[in-house]
Amino acid sequence: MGDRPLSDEQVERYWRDGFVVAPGLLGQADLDVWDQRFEDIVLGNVEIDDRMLVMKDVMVAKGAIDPESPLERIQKLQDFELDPVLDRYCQHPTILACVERIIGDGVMTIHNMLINKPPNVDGRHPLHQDLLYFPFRPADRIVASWTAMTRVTKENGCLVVVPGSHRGELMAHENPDWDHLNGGYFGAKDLGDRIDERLHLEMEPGDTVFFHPIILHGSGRNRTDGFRRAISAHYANSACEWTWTVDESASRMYRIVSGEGVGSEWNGTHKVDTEGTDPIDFVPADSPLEDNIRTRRDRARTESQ
Ligand SMILES: O=C(O)CCC(=O)C(=O)O
Repeated sequence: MGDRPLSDEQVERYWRDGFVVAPGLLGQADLDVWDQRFEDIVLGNVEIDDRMLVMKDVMVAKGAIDPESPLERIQKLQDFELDPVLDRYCQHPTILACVERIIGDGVMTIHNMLINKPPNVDGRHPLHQDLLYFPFRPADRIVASWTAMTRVTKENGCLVVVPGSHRGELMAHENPDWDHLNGGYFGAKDLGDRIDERLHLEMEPGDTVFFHPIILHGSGRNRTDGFRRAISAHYANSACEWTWTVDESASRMYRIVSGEGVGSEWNGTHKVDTEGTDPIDFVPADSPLEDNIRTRRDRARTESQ
């Protein structure tokens, strides 16, 4: 497919369904480089920046299983923008061209991760909306890209989406009553029958899905004896405004990757007033995310006195 961005028909489908799959968007050569880097990081063959989060699967962390290989212990790498190899995904010209077709020119990265779903872990991700995690608005100017690094199937826990659910509102989320739920995973509350509308996105390596931050999505358990891996980033148009009532952006890097100011950190409009969104209203009570937001809010209030 080369550097050709999404077709008009694909962009229309994105707005209709809240997601669109671009088959064969990236080549195996790119995937191999990221796969190797993942393994080098997890096996301790390379130095990494302190900011990168290397997260164990919850079943390993809690001692429910004890696999020998570190590759079977790690669930994801996150915040890898300072890693020169993995960051190439966030700045990939083909991905950026597609992203700009959806959210317009002038783009910043707001989140990234490489998700490793090893065999023998639960690894399910309940249906949720990513907007929960982002202070930027409008939501239509935010998009995720998610690229399959291995074949992803219903059997190994592919992504699932509820088509059309991007036209709803941000919902309150909760901690589902599951035995093993990875840190930072929450499920949208009061889903009712919507769970039955979910669609499994089976994809080949290099296929990439772009999805809206309000779409309900998640992923299933890996029931195979192989790994399921994917690499993903979130982007927002640099003209987005910060609308959380928590005015503290230092804990994450929001970096302009296309348009004016490329290479610099986002320094746009903060709209922190009573009209803003209070993120506490949407996160589960007693979750680490709630603690984190409260701490950030308290710090911001102390600093502004
Ligand atoms: O890759 C997965 O298993 C789930 C990813 C996901 O839900 C997300 O990126 O928000």
